[in-house]
Amino acid sequence: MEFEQAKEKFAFTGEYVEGGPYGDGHINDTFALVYNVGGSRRRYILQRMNKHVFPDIPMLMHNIGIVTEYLAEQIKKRGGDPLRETLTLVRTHDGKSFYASPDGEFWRAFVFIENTIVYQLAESADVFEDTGRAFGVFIAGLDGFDASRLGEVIPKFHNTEDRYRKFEAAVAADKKGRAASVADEIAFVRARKDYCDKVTSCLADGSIPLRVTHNDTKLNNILVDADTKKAICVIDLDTIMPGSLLYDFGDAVRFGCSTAMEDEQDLSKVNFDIGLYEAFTKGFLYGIGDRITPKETDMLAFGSILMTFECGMRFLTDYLEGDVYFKTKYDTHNLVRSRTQFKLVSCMENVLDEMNGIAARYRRA
Ligand code: ADP
Ligand code: GN1
Ligand code: MG
Repeated sequence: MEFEQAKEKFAFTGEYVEGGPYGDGHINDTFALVYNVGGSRRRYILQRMNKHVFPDIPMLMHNIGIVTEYLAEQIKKRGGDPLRETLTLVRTHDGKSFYASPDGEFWRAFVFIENTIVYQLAESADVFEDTGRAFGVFIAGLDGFDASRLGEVIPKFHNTEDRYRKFEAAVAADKKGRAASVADEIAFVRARKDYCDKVTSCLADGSIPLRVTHNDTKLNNILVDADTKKAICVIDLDTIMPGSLLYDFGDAVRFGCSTAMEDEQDLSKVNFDIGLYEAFTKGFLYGIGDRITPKETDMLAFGSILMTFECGMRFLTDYLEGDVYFKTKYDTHNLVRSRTQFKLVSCMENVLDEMNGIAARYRRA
């Protein structure tokens, strides 16, 4: 079904004017729709969810429904504007949070949060520091949320050991005959196998807590107010589920501290910006306040390396499997992405002591 038909199922206000593809996500198909409400323009976000990535969409939408309700209550209590500071679902005409079309697709809609910017690269240390604060506040805000109410939308999503097993299986199967051409990248991953159980083992023995986390905290999943340049709303709540704070911190660093786009082909342009790392760490530790444990603080730098490594390994796995998971625009797109991640891993390994020093400087726990 095309978005033009799907939109008819939702209780949008006004007369439809126009719509089209929107944003830069790798997973869902996102559309922005414009409506005319008594002469003024109102926009909505409509998304065709990725049913291959998310096997249980009713569970996913249940998670998003209860989390956005919880966040909206919190925002109201502190005198904020829930329509701007969290996602608001637009229901279908029959009151459901999503529409399952006869052709087997799943659609949902949100209020469009206007006058915001989405960055694909951190443009300034100040804005990135504020992004850190917002993610810290977001995790701290979910501290009181009962994790058992949430389904595990993608089992073992950030279980790096499991990701490693899937990577080795993809190398062994070599479905597309691509393994020989990426021998260097495969060797890079294998040389770091011992990274994979460092966080999972701490979660298993309870030395770091299992929390409710976002799990996909890249910079383009946060909306920044166009006027104040304050990070106002964390979006893309598909992967909210139990996880480690290190996943959220690390994934944000992975994406935001790079000097180039995730799919930059010229690796000489891809570097790790330690100034941005300092800004983000400062903001994050401020935002999360006393909710972080000393052990988590000690592991922030390693967590950043781990998440970057894991993401590179996922891109490489997808390349070996024939690009079945992430959206790609050309043949080697996933390979190119994996190389930027591995370059960043090497850069971070070189400055690990400095990164640890930064966490020590701004620590609150
Ligand atoms: P994906 O899972 O594919 O990354 P997202 O939910 O992150 O999908 O949406 C893709 C993009 O759409 C975001 O990066 C952002 O630019 C835009 N977007 C999503 N929701 C909203 C919203 N409520 N208001 C404004 N822009 C949004
Ligand atoms: C995907 O949905 P999006 O584009 O924000 C992916 C993340 C990866 C990221 C890499 C559900 O995020 O895990 O880190 O691409 N989301 C899912 O850019 O797999
Ligand atoms: Mg996204």
